[in-house]
Amino acid sequence: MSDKSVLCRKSLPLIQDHLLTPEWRDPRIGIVHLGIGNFHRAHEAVYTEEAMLAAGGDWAICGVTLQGDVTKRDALMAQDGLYSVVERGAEGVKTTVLRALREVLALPHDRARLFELLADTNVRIVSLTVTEKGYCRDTKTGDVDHGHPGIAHDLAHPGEPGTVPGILVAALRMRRDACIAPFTVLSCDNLSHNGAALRQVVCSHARMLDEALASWIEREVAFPSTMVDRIVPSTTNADRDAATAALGLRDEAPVPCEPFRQWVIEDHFPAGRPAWDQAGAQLVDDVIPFELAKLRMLNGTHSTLAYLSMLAGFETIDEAISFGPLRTLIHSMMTQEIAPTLSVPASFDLMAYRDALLDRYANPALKHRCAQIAMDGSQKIPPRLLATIATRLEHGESIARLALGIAAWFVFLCGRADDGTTFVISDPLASQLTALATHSGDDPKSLVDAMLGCRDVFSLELASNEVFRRALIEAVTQLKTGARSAIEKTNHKASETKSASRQNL
Ligand code: CS2
Repeated sequence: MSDKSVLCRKSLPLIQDHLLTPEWRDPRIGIVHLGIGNFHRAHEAVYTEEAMLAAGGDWAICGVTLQGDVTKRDALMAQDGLYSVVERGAEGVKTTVLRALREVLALPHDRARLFELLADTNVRIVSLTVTEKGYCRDTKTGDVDHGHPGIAHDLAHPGEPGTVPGILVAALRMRRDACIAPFTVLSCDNLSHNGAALRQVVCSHARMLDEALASWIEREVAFPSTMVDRIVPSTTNADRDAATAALGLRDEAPVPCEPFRQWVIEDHFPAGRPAWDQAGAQLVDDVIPFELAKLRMLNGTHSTLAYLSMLAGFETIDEAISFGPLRTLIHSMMTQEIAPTLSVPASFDLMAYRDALLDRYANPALKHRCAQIAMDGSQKIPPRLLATIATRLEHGESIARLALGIAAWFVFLCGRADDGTTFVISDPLASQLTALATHSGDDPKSLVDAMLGCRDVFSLELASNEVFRRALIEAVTQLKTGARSAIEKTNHKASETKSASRQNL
């Protein structure tokens, strides 16, 4: 424990060099954010502080953790909501103390205070970064998952919600009944059509409780979509020590991140919004092209890198991408298997985007752990890789590299790396998936057939596609000889196929 005094509002005059500007007029809370994780604190919170400095407005943030864990709340509230954003890039390290976060709550402990804020007319946006699993979504229908235990609780106790759909429905009902205009609901998660996906989950939950309320939400509440992008690793003790050394004050909750950031937002905010455009965000009519490009090019290759690395023994993304054959695989995966499935504005150069992603992955200062990305594969794989694969199959195009990414996930779920190291699987479906993987024995066919039988991940249509199944069996067979050699074999075979198809032209 450092002997330095803790970062707090009184200490701000001591660290003016680490503030965006010395002036700060203490705006009122205008945004409630569900899921006060590192990503939000390095992304939306940064854009929002910059927007308020540029154009004013009462848009301070109240962050809410839904996990019942009070440590994050207490650490941030002990610092008056202040924390460092620590950008690590080629130009070195930049430590900036953020002030936009005014209050932090932890459910279920602070539910009364949360609903007091959700009823406040100045709260005009409720944003979310709760990861894919936080939507409690039935992946087959897109409606709320009625079998989810949290949803069952919130249906039985609508006044004491703990899930995202339950909280939003209860808050919107409260505003409707008090004739207060609704807030805008802003999804900032890596889901395709994230605004529409959240709207469907919320309205289907509301319908279970009150048909008229569901209709009111459908008619009156805005759910704009966004594409969010910034690589933000988890915080380590080394980050805490580095931030403390930079500030000369103890910061228990710094957020490490890359210098790059991007935010593309559907401009639909009936109750108003911060001047995010003056902080570099892109306000557009149609987010989808940007969202799909990021979800497939970045997140799809991120997951592929993570699973192959967990088998090959690469600890971080920069270490993984420095393995030549793996960089070659990812480069050609984006070029030949992902980019052709995307349609983006003419101004969006997908090959330049690919090269920028490879540079971002190679950032040696970030130490972004593959194990962090490998979590929750059952929620991440479908939007990041399966949608791309389905498009490729529909057009009869190759999927060899994409299939290797899925096959690496299957082998990862067996819980053992190539060198025999074992790891624990962190996933909402961990028990179901690890049972399928480990009970299928060593035969690639039985592993593939067992995993394809998981309807929570694979649609019947995709699971029945023989081209997909054979590609997976071939990839799993190659992975049995080790991830590094499987990567090299896949590269070699793909380049052979490419030169053969050139000769046939
Ligand atoms: C990563 C994302 O952890 C993961 O699954 O792929 O958090 C990724 O770092 C962000 O989407 C980048 O914008």
